[in-house]
Amino acid sequence: MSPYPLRPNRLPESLATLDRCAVMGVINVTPDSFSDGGMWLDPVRAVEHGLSLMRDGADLVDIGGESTRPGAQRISADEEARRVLPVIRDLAAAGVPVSIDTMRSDIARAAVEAGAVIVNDVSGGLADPQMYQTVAQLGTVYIAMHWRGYSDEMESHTDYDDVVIDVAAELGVRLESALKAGVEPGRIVLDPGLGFAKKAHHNWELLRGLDHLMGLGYPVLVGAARKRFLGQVLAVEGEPRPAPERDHATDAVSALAAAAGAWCVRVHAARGSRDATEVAAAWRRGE
Ligand code: PMM
Repeated sequence: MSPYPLRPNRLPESLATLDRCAVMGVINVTPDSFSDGGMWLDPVRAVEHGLSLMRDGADLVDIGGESTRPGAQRISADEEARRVLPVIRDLAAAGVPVSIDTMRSDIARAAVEAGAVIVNDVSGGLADPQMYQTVAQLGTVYIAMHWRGYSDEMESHTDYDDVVIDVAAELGVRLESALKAGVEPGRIVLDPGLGFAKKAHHNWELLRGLDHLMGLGYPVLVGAARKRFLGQVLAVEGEPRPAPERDHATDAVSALAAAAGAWCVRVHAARGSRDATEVAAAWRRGE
């Protein structure tokens, strides 16, 4: 086993030379995301938060303008652009590697023009038929997440024969389409999409089966942070642990995902996950 995780090509220097799992800090510039909704709608506060995530040990920051919480309604592209672009511009200007969390190719393009270096598409290209061509032209890293439908309907798409095999197979189909559209294989990252059209047990099965997804030969990102299934595993007398109190559980997932060879973990609080990925890397190296 290589001591270093498989990673995509053409990352900015600080990420390309990393010898451990990367930590992606999340900023949701939304009024309604499940764990930080409404906190970073003001661009000045969002930028300050991005810088603070970096000081806490994040290696890059993921900026999203559209909530994907179960049941969320879509917003217009104009509103999405208005939310994310000023934040991307300022953080990129400050030297922060930025990824844009969007399902829209127009937003991806505008975000890259504003300085983003990674396109993070929770729909894996299913929401916008122009996404693959756009990413191929832009030449950025592309994170393709497993997805079965928009937030207002995803909870009715949770039927799997074997979630690990089905998710890998569905991502494999996405992969083929992305490659056909000209996205370079070395720039693709796969993500099992924890919590998206998944019940709690599906998320755990996917984590346990991360090896299978990694067997497709692409870097993998794990986004478990503060998600409901972590609240459920920590429930007391049937009461799930509230979202802001799920960071230690998130850090535990970060350690285990890093040990399993994930390229990146996506988290809301950076320090604990940074420590976790440092420990996992030292463990893998055996030093
Ligand atoms: N989860 C959320 C949003 N974006 N992107 C990727 N690649 N993977 C994820 O698991 C993911 C994502 C939803 O969580 P949030 O509301 O806390 O951002």
